[in-house]
Amino acid sequence: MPFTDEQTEQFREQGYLAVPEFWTGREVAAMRAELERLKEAGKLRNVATDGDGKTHSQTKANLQLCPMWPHSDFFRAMPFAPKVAEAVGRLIGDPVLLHLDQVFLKPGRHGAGTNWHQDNAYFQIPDPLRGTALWTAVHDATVANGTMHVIPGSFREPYEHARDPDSDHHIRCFPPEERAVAVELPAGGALFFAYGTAHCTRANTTEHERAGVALHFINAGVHGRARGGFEPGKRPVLTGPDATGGEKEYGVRVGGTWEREVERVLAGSAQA
Ligand SMILES: O=C(O)CCC(=O)C(=O)O
Repeated sequence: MPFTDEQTEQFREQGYLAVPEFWTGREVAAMRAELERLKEAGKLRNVATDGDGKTHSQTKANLQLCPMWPHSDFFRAMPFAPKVAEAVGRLIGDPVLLHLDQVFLKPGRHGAGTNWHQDNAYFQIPDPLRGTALWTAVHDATVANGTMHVIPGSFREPYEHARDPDSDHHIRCFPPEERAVAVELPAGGALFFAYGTAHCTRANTTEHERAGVALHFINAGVHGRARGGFEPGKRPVLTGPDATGGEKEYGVRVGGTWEREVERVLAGSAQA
């Protein structure tokens, strides 16, 4: 799926790009089945707190798993889907590395939002357009169920961040919310947003759960300068001369397995 010049321009000027049809229906069905398995296996953790950053909430849930790859061959393969490397390379420049992979799941009725933040407040790369998230709507993502909101152009304005009292480990900022745009997406849609783009999600007020899978990618040239405990040098290289399809970093070849993984997960969920 090569992006048009308008799409890459949108990312560079506004710091985000919404692609309503990025994943196929089969890919989305497999994502849901695999998330169900991870949920049942107790792998997702509630990071929501009752406004003190410490006491886990009994009434709100912001369920997360980060990283996902050690728990799921399927999600380990997802960043190696050829359309992902192609899209991300076009936006942030090759060669690209997978920096982080995680899921945010809000159960119906008591799913909590993730407060405003810029990913670059964590990572602090010099050019905030050289890293991007690919956030996938695993379910239709609407304002009512807590879709993503972004502040266009905010990658040019680093905001001050402080501990987020609604989470046990996040930080948050207070951007000019009057400029916020809600990005609604059908299931299978993707939102790419630069490391500097301020974003948040709100509570899920519907009956049904809403999940988003966020893969973060960074240009190899700035990776060594990113902050945080993300195993510098050990993150999978996806494109360029050092890419080994994950063999070097994971010890097994992951590149080229995405379609097989989709079918494997769907076959397993049909049997269950
Ligand atoms: O999906 C969510 O609730 C939050 C996603 C998010 O903040 C992120 O991907 O950085």
